[in-house]
Amino acid sequence: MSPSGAKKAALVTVGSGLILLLTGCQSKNISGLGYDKGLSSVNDTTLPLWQGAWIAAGVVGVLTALAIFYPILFNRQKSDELPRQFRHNNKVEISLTAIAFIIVLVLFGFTARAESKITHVDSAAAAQHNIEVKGIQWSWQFTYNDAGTGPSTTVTGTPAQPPTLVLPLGEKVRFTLTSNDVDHGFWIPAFMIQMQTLPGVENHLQFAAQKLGTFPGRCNILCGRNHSQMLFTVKVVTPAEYQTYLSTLKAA
Ligand SMILES: [Cu+2]
Repeated sequence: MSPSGAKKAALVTVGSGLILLLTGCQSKNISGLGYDKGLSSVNDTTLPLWQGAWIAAGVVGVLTALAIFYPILFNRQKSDELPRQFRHNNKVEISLTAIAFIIVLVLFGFTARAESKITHVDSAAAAQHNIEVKGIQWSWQFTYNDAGTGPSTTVTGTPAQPPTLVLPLGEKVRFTLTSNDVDHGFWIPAFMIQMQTLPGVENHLQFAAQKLGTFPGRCNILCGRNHSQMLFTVKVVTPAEYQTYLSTLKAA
């Protein structure tokens, strides 16, 4: 193939790739890239951010690859003559700095907007349901405040018997996160939720689970020898089943 033929072929390939990429950009068609849609109120906010970040990274990646491979393929050494020598190009440097700044600004703006939405928490009195989560070396303790104040309203797991966190479908739960000993991370991967549980600090989180079923939960901060055994299961049940669960806790 002649050099201009190769150039045309490369441009057509890149062009059709970009068209394919961009025409696939209707939010319904984009894959969740490892996450499912609609599992929790947090997914609704975080998933578009996750997808958008990948698309932005893809566009920047393609342009960077073009900037690398175009000169490699088409600006090869043509003669032994030394090319024009220069130290810097102000226009290029200023525009590259400006472009990087704009990218950071856009990512920051979308992240801050999503974060303020996710971290919004009602007061304990206004919240529909309240659950306390305590990280302990090496398991979890869930206290269902809706079931009263008796000791039976607290479910404590062990590495051998990981606990189950029961949540009502479609109803917002306010979580108070603390730790008994060291830093832990309360993490429900499928819900795109994670927040630290720290000794002496109360963290708050509020969300609604939006799909019936069971989902794995983990600790995502290395907290000691048996960190990998800090597992729990999230079980999403109907609101009526949740009330039944609360009454069995009360009665126990
Ligand atoms: Cu841990």
